[in-house]
Amino acid sequence: METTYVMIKPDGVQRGLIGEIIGRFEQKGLKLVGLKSIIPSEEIARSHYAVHSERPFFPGLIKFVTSGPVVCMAWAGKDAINVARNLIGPTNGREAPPGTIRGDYGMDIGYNMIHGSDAPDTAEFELGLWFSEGLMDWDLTISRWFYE
Ligand code: DAT
Ligand code: MG
Repeated sequence: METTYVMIKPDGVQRGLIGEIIGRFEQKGLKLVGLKSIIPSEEIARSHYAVHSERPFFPGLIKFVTSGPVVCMAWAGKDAINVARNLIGPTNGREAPPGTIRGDYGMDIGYNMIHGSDAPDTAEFELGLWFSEGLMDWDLTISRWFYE
């Protein structure tokens, strides 16, 4: 079992896609072990996107992600990191296949509505960053109908 960090960014919140996006992760069979909505500080946004700090789009990305509420989530399940990335789709919505969140709703690379951790080490870092209070340990009783 893995846990991944997923975040609906300010464009997804503004566009009223919170319910739609959370529903996709629920229906897939992932277990919600962390959920909250906050307006990110510049400090947390800069840490989260530190790997991109030298890229030309970095200042705009930080301004965007701190511009309003985001929805922070932790989803757990088998191969949760890749499962979530597959639900989300490629970075640019214009190239993302239909059926993915970005493919169904996105038209641009910057306004792509959602973030998902890309590897076990980044998931661990991002979960610690956004959920320093810890995650919920609970039994999703319907899980037995998702895994043989
Ligand atoms: P992903 O979110 O698919 O993991 P990433 O880690 O390469 O993509 O980039 C992080 C975010 O930065 C991405 O969701 C949107 C923004 N971004 C990436 N490349 C960009 C570009 N060329 N122009 C503008 N924004 C970009
Ligand atoms: Mg990334």
